[in-house]
Amino acid sequence: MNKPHLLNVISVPFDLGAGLRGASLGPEAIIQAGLVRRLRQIGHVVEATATVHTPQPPVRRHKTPSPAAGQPAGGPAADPASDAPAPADSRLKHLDEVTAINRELAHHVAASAAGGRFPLVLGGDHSLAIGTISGLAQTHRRLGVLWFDAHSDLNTADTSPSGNLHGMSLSALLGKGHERLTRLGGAAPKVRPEHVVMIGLRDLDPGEKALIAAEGIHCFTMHDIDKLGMAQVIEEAIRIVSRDTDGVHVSFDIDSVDPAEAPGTGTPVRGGLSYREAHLALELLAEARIVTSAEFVEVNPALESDGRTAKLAVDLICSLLGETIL
Ligand code: HAR
Ligand code: MN
Ligand code: MN
Ligand code: MN
Repeated sequence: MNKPHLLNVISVPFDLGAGLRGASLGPEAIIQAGLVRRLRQIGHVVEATATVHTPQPPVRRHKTPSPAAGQPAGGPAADPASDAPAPADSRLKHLDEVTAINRELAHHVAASAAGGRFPLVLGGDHSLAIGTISGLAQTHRRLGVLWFDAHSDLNTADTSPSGNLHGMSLSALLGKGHERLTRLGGAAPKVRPEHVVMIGLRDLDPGEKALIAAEGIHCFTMHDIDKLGMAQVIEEAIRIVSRDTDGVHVSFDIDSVDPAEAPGTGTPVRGGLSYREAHLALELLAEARIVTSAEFVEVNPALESDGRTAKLAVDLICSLLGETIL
């Protein structure tokens, strides 16, 4: 292995950015699956583990049963009996909570990165990328981002079919969308479109496709991966994210992996990365020694009984952080 990292593991048990509850159980499941021991075996120094706490959802005036894990999180629209006026931002579900947790997360990540540590964020849903990357942007003015995902998370309130903020995190980081998200933890934009590479895409909404075309965002869809092979995709991706950047962040949505391998996630889409493709991608990134931070999100242990998606997350984190066969 090359030189050990000083790692800060930052757990964020938060799921109000997603349409289903349960991703808040992800960090604990990943830790319980042996993450810290494995990282130490590789030779890393796991310096501190912190948990960023979740603000509670506000009590609603019209009583709605609080959804159980794995059930729709609901918003105002989930209560047809209620005739209460919809709040101003009903197309941005749980905006207050998402803003609050991400502000907190950005502080943790900024402190870790400023201290020369490798921040490793465990989610939680993918709305947390707003806090992670806003925190990183305070020390990395030209951050490269590798976004592994079945989805592009490039919606705004105007284009989102769901109102779920985990589908709007990357657009917010590019400076598109609600001000409370785009200006969280610093001026917009946090990343430039030419420094972003998306890998594993296979389920996009029309407004997201339009934004990709307008901004010229580099995308390797599943179609591209099938044609080129993952090794070539990663070689090109590395070239793009290291061009004129001062750090590289890996934002890994576990739903980039095929549901056969990663069933414990809220919005599975068939036709995803095999374990071997995901492992190879992360291993090649480890070899390239360019990655300065990472987050692993959307593991939802409530949607499976055997914990295999959390175990997969541990394996993939270790691939990225330099675990080798020999
Ligand atoms: N594009 C859809 C939406 O905006 C679904 C996106 C959500 N899923 C995620 N994010 N896990 O990657 O609602
Ligand atoms: Mn995502
Ligand atoms: Mn996704
Ligand atoms: Mn390998």
